[in-house]
Amino acid sequence: MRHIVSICILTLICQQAIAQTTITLDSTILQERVIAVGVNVPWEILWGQDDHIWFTEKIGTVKRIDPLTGFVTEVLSLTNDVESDAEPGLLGMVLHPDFENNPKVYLVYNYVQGAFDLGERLVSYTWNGTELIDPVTLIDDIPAAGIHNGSRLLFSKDGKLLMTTGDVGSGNLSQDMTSLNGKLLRINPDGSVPTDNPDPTSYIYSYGHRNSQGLTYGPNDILYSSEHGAQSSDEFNIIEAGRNYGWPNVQGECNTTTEINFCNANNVREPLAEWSPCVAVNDLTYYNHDGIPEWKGKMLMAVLGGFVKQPRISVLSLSEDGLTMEGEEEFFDNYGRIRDICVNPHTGAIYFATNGDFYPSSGPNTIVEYFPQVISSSEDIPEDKSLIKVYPNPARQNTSITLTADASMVNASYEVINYNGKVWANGSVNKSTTISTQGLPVGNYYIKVSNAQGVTTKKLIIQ
Ligand SMILES: [Ca+2]
Ligand SMILES: [Ca+2]
Repeated sequence: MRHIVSICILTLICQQAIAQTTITLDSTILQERVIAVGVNVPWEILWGQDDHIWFTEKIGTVKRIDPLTGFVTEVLSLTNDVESDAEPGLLGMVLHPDFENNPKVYLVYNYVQGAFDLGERLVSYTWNGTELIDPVTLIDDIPAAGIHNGSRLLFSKDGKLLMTTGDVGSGNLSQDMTSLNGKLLRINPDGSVPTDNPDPTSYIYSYGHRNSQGLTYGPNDILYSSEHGAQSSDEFNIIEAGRNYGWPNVQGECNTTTEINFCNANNVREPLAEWSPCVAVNDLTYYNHDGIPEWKGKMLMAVLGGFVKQPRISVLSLSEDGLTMEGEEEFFDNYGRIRDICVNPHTGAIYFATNGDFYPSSGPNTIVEYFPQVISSSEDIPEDKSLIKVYPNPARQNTSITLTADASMVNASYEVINYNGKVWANGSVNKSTTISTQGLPVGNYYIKVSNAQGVTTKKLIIQ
Protein backbone atom coordinates (compact mmCIF):
# COMPACT_ATOMS: atom_id res chain seq x y z
CA MET A 1 0.00 0.00 0.00
CA ARG A 2 2.71 2.38 1.02
CA HIS A 3 4.61 1.48 -2.14
CA ILE A 4 1.61 2.33 -4.33
CA VAL A 5 1.08 5.66 -2.61
CA SER A 6 4.73 6.55 -3.23
CA ILE A 7 4.39 5.76 -6.91
CA CYS A 8 1.25 7.88 -7.13
CA ILE A 9 2.95 10.84 -5.53
CA LEU A 10 5.98 10.41 -7.74
CA THR A 11 3.79 10.15 -10.85
CA LEU A 12 1.87 13.25 -9.85
CA ILE A 13 5.07 15.23 -9.35
CA CYS A 14 6.49 13.96 -12.63
CA GLN A 15 3.34 14.95 -14.51
CA GLN A 16 3.43 18.41 -12.99
CA ALA A 17 7.12 18.78 -13.71
CA ILE A 18 6.63 18.06 -17.38
CA ALA A 19 3.34 19.96 -17.67
CA GLN A 20 3.87 22.13 -20.72
CA THR A 21 2.01 25.03 -22.15
CA THR A 22 0.96 24.44 -25.70
CA ILE A 23 -1.14 26.14 -28.35
CA THR A 24 -2.95 24.05 -30.92
CA LEU A 25 -3.47 25.48 -34.40
CA ASP A 26 -5.16 23.62 -37.28
CA SER A 27 -2.42 21.03 -37.63
CA THR A 28 0.50 22.45 -35.62
CA ILE A 29 1.12 22.29 -31.90
CA LEU A 30 3.29 25.05 -30.51
CA GLN A 31 5.11 24.35 -27.27
CA GLU A 32 6.30 26.95 -24.79
CA ARG A 33 9.85 27.23 -23.50
CA VAL A 34 10.77 30.22 -21.35
CA ILE A 35 14.38 30.91 -22.29
CA ALA A 36 15.04 33.89 -19.99
CA VAL A 37 13.33 35.29 -16.88
CA GLY A 38 14.26 38.45 -15.01
CA VAL A 39 15.04 40.47 -18.13
CA ASN A 40 14.90 44.22 -17.45
CA VAL A 41 12.42 45.68 -19.96
CA PRO A 42 13.54 44.16 -23.26
CA TRP A 43 12.70 46.49 -26.15
CA GLU A 44 14.24 44.95 -29.27
CA ILE A 45 14.84 41.25 -29.74
CA LEU A 46 16.20 39.95 -33.02
CA TRP A 47 17.66 36.77 -34.42
CA GLY A 48 21.32 37.38 -35.33
CA GLN A 49 23.22 35.77 -38.19
CA ASP A 50 25.33 34.15 -35.43
CA ASP A 51 22.25 32.09 -34.38
CA HIS A 52 21.93 33.99 -31.13
CA ILE A 53 19.11 36.24 -30.04
CA TRP A 54 20.28 39.79 -29.45
CA PHE A 55 18.21 42.07 -27.26
CA THR A 56 18.27 45.54 -25.81
CA GLU A 57 17.22 46.33 -22.27
CA LYS A 58 15.74 49.80 -21.98
CA ILE A 59 17.99 50.59 -19.02
CA GLY A 60 20.97 50.63 -21.42
CA THR A 61 22.36 47.16 -22.03
CA VAL A 62 22.75 44.95 -25.06
CA LYS A 63 22.69 41.22 -24.35
CA ARG A 64 23.02 38.08 -26.38
CA ILE A 65 21.33 34.79 -25.56
CA ASP A 66 22.01 31.32 -26.86
CA PRO A 67 18.45 30.10 -27.45
CA LEU A 68 19.45 26.45 -27.02
CA THR A 69 21.07 26.83 -23.60
CA GLY A 70 19.48 30.02 -22.26
CA PHE A 71 22.95 31.43 -21.49
CA VAL A 72 22.90 35.24 -21.50
CA THR A 73 25.96 37.45 -21.84
CA GLU A 74 26.11 41.22 -21.69
CA VAL A 75 27.95 42.68 -24.68
CA LEU A 76 27.48 46.41 -24.03
CA SER A 77 26.48 48.58 -21.09
CA LEU A 78 25.48 52.19 -21.67
CA THR A 79 23.56 52.55 -18.41
CA ASN A 80 25.61 55.64 -17.46
CA ASP A 81 24.79 57.36 -20.75
CA VAL A 82 21.17 56.31 -21.29
CA GLU A 83 18.14 58.09 -19.86
CA SER A 84 15.53 55.41 -19.21
CA ASP A 85 12.75 56.90 -17.05
CA ALA A 86 9.25 56.43 -18.54
CA GLU A 87 9.44 55.63 -22.28
CA PRO A 88 13.02 56.67 -23.18
CA GLY A 89 15.97 54.31 -23.03
CA LEU A 90 18.17 52.15 -25.18
CA LEU A 91 15.52 51.10 -27.66
CA GLY A 92 16.01 50.03 -31.27
CA MET A 93 18.74 47.76 -32.60
CA VAL A 94 19.58 46.16 -35.93
CA LEU A 95 22.53 44.13 -37.18
CA HIS A 96 24.16 44.78 -40.52
CA PRO A 97 22.63 42.48 -43.19
CA ASP A 98 26.15 41.21 -44.04
CA PHE A 99 27.04 40.76 -40.38
CA GLU A 100 29.53 37.96 -40.96
CA ASN A 101 31.76 40.21 -43.08
CA ASN A 102 30.71 43.52 -41.60
CA PRO A 103 29.88 42.91 -37.92
CA LYS A 104 28.21 46.24 -37.21
CA VAL A 105 25.39 46.73 -34.69
CA TYR A 106 23.24 49.87 -34.88
CA LEU A 107 21.49 51.25 -31.79
CA VAL A 108 19.17 54.12 -30.92
CA TYR A 109 19.11 55.54 -27.40
CA ASN A 110 17.99 58.59 -25.42
CA TYR A 111 20.28 60.69 -23.28
CA VAL A 112 20.18 63.84 -21.18
CA GLN A 113 21.10 66.89 -23.20
CA GLY A 114 21.87 70.06 -21.27
CA ALA A 115 20.00 70.66 -18.04
CA PHE A 116 16.52 69.35 -18.87
CA ASP A 117 16.28 68.24 -22.47
CA LEU A 118 16.53 64.74 -23.85
CA GLY A 119 18.19 63.79 -27.08
CA GLU A 120 18.07 60.76 -29.34
CA ARG A 121 21.15 59.29 -30.96
CA LEU A 122 21.77 56.72 -33.68
CA VAL A 123 25.11 54.99 -33.20
CA SER A 124 27.00 52.05 -34.69
CA TYR A 125 29.24 49.59 -32.83
CA THR A 126 31.53 46.81 -34.00
CA TRP A 127 31.15 43.25 -32.67
CA ASN A 128 34.54 41.73 -31.83
CA GLY A 129 33.15 38.33 -30.84
CA THR A 130 32.90 39.22 -27.15
CA GLU A 131 31.62 42.77 -26.87
CA LEU A 132 30.54 45.83 -28.82
CA ILE A 133 33.35 48.33 -29.37
CA ASP A 134 34.26 51.44 -31.37
CA PRO A 135 31.07 53.55 -31.17
CA VAL A 136 30.46 55.90 -34.09
CA THR A 137 27.69 58.48 -33.75
CA LEU A 138 25.69 58.63 -36.99
CA ILE A 139 22.92 61.08 -36.01
CA ASP A 140 22.84 63.11 -32.83
CA ASP A 141 20.58 65.64 -31.12
CA ILE A 142 17.21 64.48 -32.39
CA PRO A 143 14.84 65.93 -29.77
CA ALA A 144 13.48 63.28 -27.38
CA ALA A 145 11.01 63.36 -24.48
CA GLY A 146 9.36 61.27 -21.79
CA ILE A 147 6.94 59.93 -24.41
CA HIS A 148 6.87 59.04 -28.15
CA ASN A 149 10.48 58.42 -29.14
CA GLY A 150 9.98 56.02 -32.06
CA SER A 151 13.39 54.28 -32.49
CA ARG A 152 12.53 51.15 -34.44
CA LEU A 153 15.38 50.27 -36.83
CA LEU A 154 15.39 48.17 -39.99
CA PHE A 155 17.77 47.70 -42.90
CA SER A 156 16.07 48.45 -46.21
CA LYS A 157 16.28 46.02 -49.11
CA ASP A 158 18.68 48.46 -50.78
CA GLY A 159 21.07 48.63 -47.82
CA LYS A 160 19.93 51.82 -46.08
CA LEU A 161 19.05 52.26 -42.42
CA LEU A 162 15.41 53.00 -41.72
CA MET A 163 14.59 54.58 -38.37
CA THR A 164 11.29 55.71 -36.90
CA THR A 165 11.10 58.83 -34.76
CA GLY A 166 8.25 59.96 -32.51
CA ASP A 167 6.48 63.30 -32.19
CA VAL A 168 7.81 63.60 -28.59
CA GLY A 169 4.32 64.73 -27.55
CA SER A 170 4.36 67.74 -29.95
CA GLY A 171 2.14 66.64 -32.83
CA ASN A 172 2.86 69.64 -35.04
CA LEU A 173 6.46 68.46 -35.48
CA SER A 174 5.15 65.52 -37.52
CA GLN A 175 4.10 67.88 -40.36
CA ASP A 176 7.20 70.12 -40.01
CA MET A 177 9.72 69.13 -42.67
CA THR A 178 12.50 70.99 -40.84
CA SER A 179 12.12 68.61 -37.85
CA LEU A 180 13.26 64.97 -37.74
CA ASN A 181 10.49 64.13 -35.24
CA GLY A 182 7.36 62.22 -36.23
CA LYS A 183 9.08 60.78 -39.30
CA LEU A 184 10.50 57.69 -40.90
CA LEU A 185 14.16 58.42 -41.69
CA ARG A 186 16.27 56.78 -44.42
CA ILE A 187 20.01 56.94 -43.73
CA ASN A 188 23.20 55.67 -45.31
CA PRO A 189 24.96 53.22 -42.94
CA ASP A 190 27.76 55.82 -42.50
CA GLY A 191 25.21 58.39 -41.30
CA SER A 192 25.02 60.49 -44.47
CA VAL A 193 21.82 61.38 -46.37
CA PRO A 194 21.07 59.10 -49.35
CA THR A 195 20.99 61.20 -52.51
CA ASP A 196 17.92 59.29 -53.72
CA ASN A 197 15.78 60.28 -50.72
CA PRO A 198 12.54 62.16 -51.58
CA ASP A 199 14.46 65.32 -50.65
CA PRO A 200 18.17 64.60 -51.35
CA THR A 201 19.17 66.98 -48.55
CA SER A 202 17.00 65.35 -45.85
CA TYR A 203 16.81 62.05 -43.98
CA ILE A 204 12.99 62.22 -44.15
CA TYR A 205 11.45 59.33 -46.07
CA SER A 206 7.84 59.67 -44.87
CA TYR A 207 6.12 62.01 -42.42
CA GLY A 208 2.96 62.68 -40.44
CA HIS A 209 3.74 59.86 -37.97
CA ARG A 210 2.92 59.94 -34.27
CA ASN A 211 5.00 57.14 -32.74
CA SER A 212 5.80 54.27 -35.02
CA GLN A 213 6.94 51.16 -33.10
CA GLY A 214 6.86 48.45 -35.75
CA LEU A 215 8.68 48.27 -39.09
CA THR A 216 9.17 45.28 -41.38
CA TYR A 217 9.08 44.07 -44.93
CA GLY A 218 6.25 41.77 -45.99
CA PRO A 219 5.15 40.09 -49.21
CA ASN A 220 6.48 41.60 -52.45
CA ASP A 221 8.98 43.61 -50.37
CA ILE A 222 6.24 45.95 -49.20
CA LEU A 223 7.35 48.03 -46.20
CA TYR A 224 4.86 48.02 -43.30
CA SER A 225 4.76 49.97 -40.08
CA SER A 226 2.61 50.03 -36.97
CA GLU A 227 1.92 53.25 -35.13
CA HIS A 228 0.44 54.27 -31.80
CA GLY A 229 -2.65 56.48 -32.01
CA ALA A 230 -3.75 58.84 -29.24
CA GLN A 231 -6.88 57.40 -27.58
CA SER A 232 -8.12 55.90 -30.83
CA SER A 233 -6.78 54.83 -34.22
CA ASP A 234 -3.68 52.76 -33.73
CA GLU A 235 -2.54 52.18 -37.30
CA PHE A 236 -1.14 49.46 -39.56
CA ASN A 237 0.40 51.22 -42.56
CA ILE A 238 2.17 50.58 -45.84
CA ILE A 239 5.09 52.99 -46.12
CA GLU A 240 5.64 54.78 -49.43
CA ALA A 241 8.44 57.24 -50.14
CA GLY A 242 7.54 60.87 -49.56
CA ARG A 243 4.00 60.21 -48.31
CA ASN A 244 2.18 62.01 -45.51
CA TYR A 245 0.56 59.75 -42.88
CA GLY A 246 -1.65 62.50 -41.50
CA TRP A 247 -0.79 63.01 -37.83
CA PRO A 248 -1.82 65.23 -36.04
CA ASN A 249 -4.47 66.38 -38.55
CA VAL A 250 -5.72 62.90 -39.36
CA GLN A 251 -6.19 59.88 -37.10
CA GLY A 252 -6.67 56.59 -38.87
CA GLU A 253 -8.66 56.78 -42.08
CA CYS A 254 -9.79 60.07 -43.63
CA ASN A 255 -13.40 60.01 -42.46
CA THR A 256 -14.36 63.34 -40.93
CA THR A 257 -14.96 66.49 -42.99
CA THR A 258 -11.83 68.14 -41.63
CA GLU A 259 -9.78 65.02 -42.25
CA ILE A 260 -11.11 64.53 -45.78
CA ASN A 261 -10.19 68.13 -46.67
CA PHE A 262 -6.71 67.72 -45.23
CA CYS A 263 -6.21 64.33 -46.91
CA ASN A 264 -7.25 65.68 -50.32
CA ALA A 265 -4.89 68.66 -49.99
CA ASN A 266 -1.93 66.62 -48.70
CA ASN A 267 -2.16 63.24 -50.46
CA VAL A 268 -2.42 61.43 -47.10
CA ARG A 269 -1.82 57.69 -47.11
CA GLU A 270 -4.55 55.96 -45.08
CA PRO A 271 -3.79 52.90 -42.92
CA LEU A 272 -4.70 49.35 -43.92
CA ALA A 273 -6.31 48.88 -40.52
CA GLU A 274 -6.87 50.78 -37.31
CA TRP A 275 -7.68 49.80 -33.73
CA SER A 276 -9.95 51.90 -31.50
CA PRO A 277 -9.67 52.31 -28.60
CA CYS A 278 -5.89 52.00 -28.90
CA VAL A 279 -4.34 48.68 -27.93
CA ALA A 280 -0.75 50.00 -28.34
CA VAL A 281 0.41 48.13 -31.44
CA ASN A 282 4.12 47.43 -31.43
CA ASP A 283 6.62 45.26 -33.26
CA LEU A 284 5.80 43.82 -36.67
CA THR A 285 7.42 40.59 -37.87
CA TYR A 286 6.52 38.98 -41.18
CA TYR A 287 6.23 35.21 -40.70
CA ASN A 288 7.41 33.49 -43.87
CA HIS A 289 8.42 30.01 -42.67
CA ASP A 290 7.08 26.48 -43.13
CA GLY A 291 7.52 25.71 -39.40
CA ILE A 292 4.07 27.09 -38.62
CA PRO A 293 2.18 26.70 -41.91
CA GLU A 294 -0.98 28.25 -40.45
CA TRP A 295 0.91 31.53 -40.06
CA LYS A 296 2.99 31.45 -43.24
CA GLY A 297 2.62 34.69 -45.20
CA LYS A 298 0.98 36.46 -42.27
CA MET A 299 2.09 39.41 -40.18
CA LEU A 300 2.78 38.95 -36.46
CA MET A 301 2.12 42.08 -34.44
CA ALA A 302 3.16 42.50 -30.80
CA VAL A 303 0.48 44.35 -28.82
CA LEU A 304 1.22 46.00 -25.48
CA GLY A 305 -2.47 46.24 -24.57
CA GLY A 306 -3.06 49.98 -24.04
CA PHE A 307 -5.57 51.36 -21.54
CA VAL A 308 -7.99 48.58 -22.47
CA LYS A 309 -5.34 46.05 -21.37
CA GLN A 310 -5.60 43.65 -24.29
CA PRO A 311 -2.00 42.48 -24.69
CA ARG A 312 -1.37 39.75 -27.25
CA ILE A 313 0.27 38.81 -30.48
CA SER A 314 -2.08 39.47 -33.35
CA VAL A 315 -1.68 37.38 -36.49
CA LEU A 316 -2.78 39.57 -39.39
CA SER A 317 -3.88 37.97 -42.66
CA LEU A 318 -2.99 39.88 -45.80
CA SER A 319 -4.36 39.74 -49.32
CA GLU A 320 -2.11 37.97 -51.81
CA ASP A 321 -0.80 41.29 -53.13
CA GLY A 322 -0.19 42.46 -49.54
CA LEU A 323 -2.17 45.62 -50.09
CA THR A 324 -5.07 44.91 -47.73
CA MET A 325 -5.51 43.31 -44.32
CA GLU A 326 -8.12 40.57 -44.34
CA GLY A 327 -8.27 39.27 -40.80
CA GLU A 328 -6.84 39.20 -37.29
CA GLU A 329 -6.41 36.29 -34.88
CA GLU A 330 -5.20 36.82 -31.33
CA PHE A 331 -2.78 34.63 -29.33
CA PHE A 332 -0.67 34.82 -26.16
CA ASP A 333 -3.04 37.13 -24.26
CA ASN A 334 -1.87 35.95 -20.80
CA TYR A 335 1.77 37.14 -20.78
CA GLY A 336 1.21 40.81 -20.02
CA ARG A 337 2.52 43.48 -22.39
CA ILE A 338 4.27 42.01 -25.43
CA ARG A 339 6.93 44.31 -26.87
CA ASP A 340 8.81 42.50 -29.58
CA ILE A 341 9.01 39.31 -31.62
CA CYS A 342 11.63 37.43 -33.62
CA VAL A 343 11.69 34.18 -35.59
CA ASN A 344 14.18 31.31 -35.64
CA PRO A 345 15.00 30.97 -39.37
CA HIS A 346 15.90 27.27 -38.94
CA THR A 347 12.92 25.88 -37.02
CA GLY A 348 10.30 28.59 -37.52
CA ALA A 349 9.94 28.98 -33.74
CA ILE A 350 8.88 32.40 -32.54
CA TYR A 351 10.27 34.33 -29.58
CA PHE A 352 8.64 37.24 -27.85
CA ALA A 353 9.69 39.68 -25.14
CA THR A 354 7.28 40.64 -22.37
CA ASN A 355 7.15 43.93 -20.47
CA GLY A 356 4.88 43.02 -17.51
CA ASP A 357 1.34 44.13 -16.71
CA PHE A 358 1.82 47.85 -16.11
CA TYR A 359 2.93 50.89 -18.14
CA PRO A 360 5.70 51.58 -18.82
CA SER A 361 6.85 48.19 -17.53
CA SER A 362 6.92 45.81 -14.60
CA GLY A 363 9.03 42.78 -13.92
CA PRO A 364 10.30 40.21 -14.18
CA ASN A 365 10.18 40.29 -17.96
CA THR A 366 10.67 37.14 -19.96
CA ILE A 367 11.76 35.94 -23.36
CA VAL A 368 9.47 33.12 -24.39
CA GLU A 369 9.85 30.65 -27.21
CA TYR A 370 7.01 28.79 -28.89
CA PHE A 371 8.33 26.10 -31.18
CA PRO A 372 6.36 23.93 -33.57
CA GLN A 373 6.22 20.33 -32.43
CA VAL A 374 5.47 17.71 -35.05
CA ILE A 375 3.27 15.24 -33.19
CA SER A 376 4.17 12.13 -35.17
CA SER A 377 7.93 12.63 -34.95
CA SER A 378 10.00 13.39 -31.89
CA GLU A 379 12.92 14.27 -34.16
CA ASP A 380 11.58 17.74 -34.69
CA ILE A 381 11.55 18.66 -31.03
CA PRO A 382 14.68 20.71 -30.33
CA GLU A 383 16.89 19.13 -27.72
CA ASP A 384 16.76 20.94 -24.39
CA LYS A 385 20.34 22.06 -23.75
CA SER A 386 19.55 24.13 -20.67
CA LEU A 387 22.62 24.72 -18.52
CA ILE A 388 20.65 24.13 -15.34
CA LYS A 389 17.99 21.65 -14.33
CA VAL A 390 15.58 22.55 -11.54
CA TYR A 391 13.76 19.62 -9.98
CA PRO A 392 11.19 19.17 -8.61
CA ASN A 393 9.45 22.11 -10.24
CA PRO A 394 6.77 22.93 -9.06
CA ALA A 395 8.31 22.45 -5.63
CA ARG A 396 6.96 22.27 -2.09
CA GLN A 397 9.62 21.39 0.53
CA ASN A 398 12.75 21.76 -1.52
CA THR A 399 14.16 21.81 -4.99
CA SER A 400 17.57 21.14 -6.44
CA ILE A 401 19.62 23.00 -9.03
CA THR A 402 21.87 20.82 -11.15
CA LEU A 403 24.40 22.22 -13.59
CA THR A 404 24.03 20.17 -16.75
CA ALA A 405 27.07 21.58 -18.58
CA ASP A 406 29.63 22.85 -16.10
CA ALA A 407 31.92 24.32 -18.77
CA SER A 408 29.87 27.53 -18.96
CA MET A 409 28.79 27.71 -15.35
CA VAL A 410 31.89 27.10 -13.21
CA ASN A 411 32.15 29.10 -9.97
CA ALA A 412 28.47 29.87 -10.17
CA SER A 413 26.18 31.38 -7.59
CA TYR A 414 22.39 31.15 -7.46
CA GLU A 415 19.53 33.32 -6.33
CA VAL A 416 15.86 32.46 -5.86
CA ILE A 417 13.90 35.61 -6.74
CA ASN A 418 10.16 36.20 -6.62
CA TYR A 419 8.22 38.07 -9.30
CA ASN A 420 8.45 41.31 -7.30
CA GLY A 421 12.25 41.12 -7.35
CA LYS A 422 12.78 39.97 -3.73
CA VAL A 423 15.68 37.55 -3.29
CA TRP A 424 14.53 34.69 -1.02
CA ALA A 425 17.61 32.50 -1.07
CA ASN A 426 21.11 32.56 -2.46
CA GLY A 427 24.35 30.63 -2.34
CA SER A 428 26.95 28.98 -4.48
CA VAL A 429 26.38 25.99 -6.70
CA ASN A 430 28.94 23.48 -7.88
CA LYS A 431 27.42 20.63 -9.91
CA SER A 432 24.30 20.36 -7.77
CA THR A 433 22.71 21.89 -4.70
CA THR A 434 19.45 21.38 -2.87
CA ILE A 435 17.54 24.41 -1.63
CA SER A 436 14.90 24.30 1.07
CA THR A 437 11.82 26.06 -0.19
CA GLN A 438 9.92 25.78 3.08
CA GLY A 439 8.74 29.19 4.14
CA LEU A 440 8.55 30.54 0.58
CA PRO A 441 5.02 31.79 -0.13
CA VAL A 442 3.20 29.92 -2.88
CA GLY A 443 3.73 31.60 -6.24
CA ASN A 444 6.05 32.29 -9.14
CA TYR A 445 9.80 32.66 -8.70
CA TYR A 446 12.84 32.30 -10.86
CA ILE A 447 16.23 30.84 -10.24
CA LYS A 448 19.14 32.87 -11.54
CA VAL A 449 22.50 31.11 -11.82
CA SER A 450 25.39 33.37 -12.76
CA ASN A 451 29.15 33.53 -12.94
CA ALA A 452 31.65 35.99 -14.40
CA GLN A 453 30.76 34.89 -17.94
CA GLY A 454 27.00 35.20 -17.86
CA VAL A 455 23.61 34.26 -16.52
CA THR A 456 21.05 31.53 -16.99
CA THR A 457 17.55 31.50 -15.52
CA LYS A 458 14.65 29.11 -14.92
CA LYS A 459 11.15 29.73 -13.74
CA LEU A 460 10.30 28.04 -10.42
CA ILE A 461 6.82 27.49 -9.09
CA ILE A 462 6.27 27.03 -5.34
CA GLN A 463 3.09 25.18 -4.50
CA1 LIG B 1 -2.05 58.08 -40.03
CA1 LIG C 1 -9.99 59.39 -38.93
